[in-house]
Amino acid sequence: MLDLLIEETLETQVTGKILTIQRHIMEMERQYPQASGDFSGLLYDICMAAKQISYHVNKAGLMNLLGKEGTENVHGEQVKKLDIFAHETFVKALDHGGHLCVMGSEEERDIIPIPEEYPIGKYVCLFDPLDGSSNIDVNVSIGTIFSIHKRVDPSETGAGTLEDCLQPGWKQVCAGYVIYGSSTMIVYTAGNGVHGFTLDPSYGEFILSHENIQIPKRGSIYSVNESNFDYWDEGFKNYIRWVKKIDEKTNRPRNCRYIGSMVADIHRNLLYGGVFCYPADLKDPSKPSGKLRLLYEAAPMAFIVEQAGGKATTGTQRILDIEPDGLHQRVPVIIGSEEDVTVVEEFMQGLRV
Ligand code: P6P
Repeated sequence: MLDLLIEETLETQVTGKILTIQRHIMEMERQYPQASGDFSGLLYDICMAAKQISYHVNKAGLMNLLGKEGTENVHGEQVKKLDIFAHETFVKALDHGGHLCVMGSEEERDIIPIPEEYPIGKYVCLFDPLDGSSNIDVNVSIGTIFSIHKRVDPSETGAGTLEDCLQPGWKQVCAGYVIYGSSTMIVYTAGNGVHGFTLDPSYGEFILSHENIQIPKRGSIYSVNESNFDYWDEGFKNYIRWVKKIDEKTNRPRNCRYIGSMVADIHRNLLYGGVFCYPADLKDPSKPSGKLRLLYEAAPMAFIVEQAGGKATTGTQRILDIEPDGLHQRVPVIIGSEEDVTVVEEFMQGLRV
């Protein structure tokens, strides 16, 4: 049996069928002879964090057997809320590699400096360590979202600053998400297309499974939380009325699919086509620009979707053009298939009623 297994493994390596994310990153790096390997090292660290988070997310259902949050589990470990665990895992995986000068996380109010005992690098990483974590208890897919910039002044060698974090999305050098679903996948772009890698738990490697993802120009799905209908402005309400009307010529009514986990909703639309909307609403006066965050949710997702041939806007402005004014700034998000996003924009700008 073992001989058969070894033979199979050799066969796949010989035929080259299996491309790990590490080899993919190295092959991408070879396109840049001047590359220092710094960027590749940062991506390896992110993959490591993703594997650790995946293991604990998949085990979360057993946590009740292994100990309640805030208690010690059977291994004598402190049981933590998974989003705190994910945050700490990401920070610990990235803070000592010498690739970053500063980090920003949804879980931390302020920027996260690199501990003084570790070397300072030239990149910035902003992340939502576990988006949609309220869905964990019901086994719904959740995700990690990350965005990578170069520091503003490449000649600077000291600690990174808030200014290094507050850069517009078009300056990202890389963006990606990890989706913890029926399988764990990393989907990322470094500006040369969008590629998906599925974790093979049998040997703990992310394997290329979705090369050069292209989002369909139009889809039959719209993703939105319709319970907010009465809080929306008239333009977006008109879009929702339009998308639900019967009209076979324009493929309506469209299908409403909403998981309530941004990574899962956008991942599905990336592969099938469609539009995800989280517009501004009057539901919470403290969130006049909607719920989703610019730096570590909207901007990385916008980079990915645009690289896949889609579109990402607030309804009036390209998301990647927004000049950030705060680490946790919120923005309206209309993102997905180019033609579908354009229709939503036309309604939101009053060009259609
Ligand atoms: P609502 C999850 O809490 C999240 O941040 C995103 O992942 C998701 O798209 C959105 O909020 C869902 O928000 O208001 O529809 O529950």
